[in-house]
Amino acid sequence: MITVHHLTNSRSHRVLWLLEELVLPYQLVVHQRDPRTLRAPMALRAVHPLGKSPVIVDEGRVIAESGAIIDYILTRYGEGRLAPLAGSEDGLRFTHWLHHAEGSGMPPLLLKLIFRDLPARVPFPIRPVARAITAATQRVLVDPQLKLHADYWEAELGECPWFAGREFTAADIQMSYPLEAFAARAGMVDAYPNILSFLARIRARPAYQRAIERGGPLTPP
Ligand SMILES: N[C@@H](CCC(=O)N[C@@H](CS)C(=O)NCC(=O)O)C(=O)O
Repeated sequence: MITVHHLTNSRSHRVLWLLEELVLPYQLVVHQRDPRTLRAPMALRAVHPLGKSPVIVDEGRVIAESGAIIDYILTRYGEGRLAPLAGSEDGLRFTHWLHHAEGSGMPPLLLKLIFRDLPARVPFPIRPVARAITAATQRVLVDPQLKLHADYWEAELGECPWFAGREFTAADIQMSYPLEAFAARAGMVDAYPNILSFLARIRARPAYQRAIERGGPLTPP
């Protein structure tokens, strides 16, 4: 049986959600984030050298990186579900979004988190300077990149209801975290009706909710 090392309130919700969609049994090991630093506990480094989540263990194999985990689960246990036919037009879109989520979607969202929270973490006397620098960096560098990506997602979701085409697939599961994080941290989601509709549709799925019940709430910082 697959063991999922799940960090609370994190990307690994996607793996639980995928397993729930496929109705596959899994063993859950929950790791709590440090409430102050938000970092994963050191125990995760005993599972994988990077100590990040998600990580799964299956038949003695340790697999990290959410896109690779989704690919592994679909290939091994999917039986053709939640993925378009390989090589079809939708299949090409599917591969694109599976990689895009972490390769292109998350970096500007991570920068937003860092620059937004940095002033509160530096010594008090230099906080005003840190605040001025990080505000300018967000305005000039980060926010335009967030808008660029969100415009792209919005336009794609205007063409098709789901990222890889007319059917819901695991690409939507993989893209869910960038969109959840965008809604939580960019302060501009209200201008994006297709993204809001996507988020409402995924949150309404019973398997998404079962993953929340097992792994805890998802409210990206
Ligand atoms: N690209 C990796 C990112 C993994 C990652 O950064 N996970 C975060 C959870 S959202 C984490 O473990 N953070 C805690 C830490 O770095 O200490 C993936 O998609 O699996």
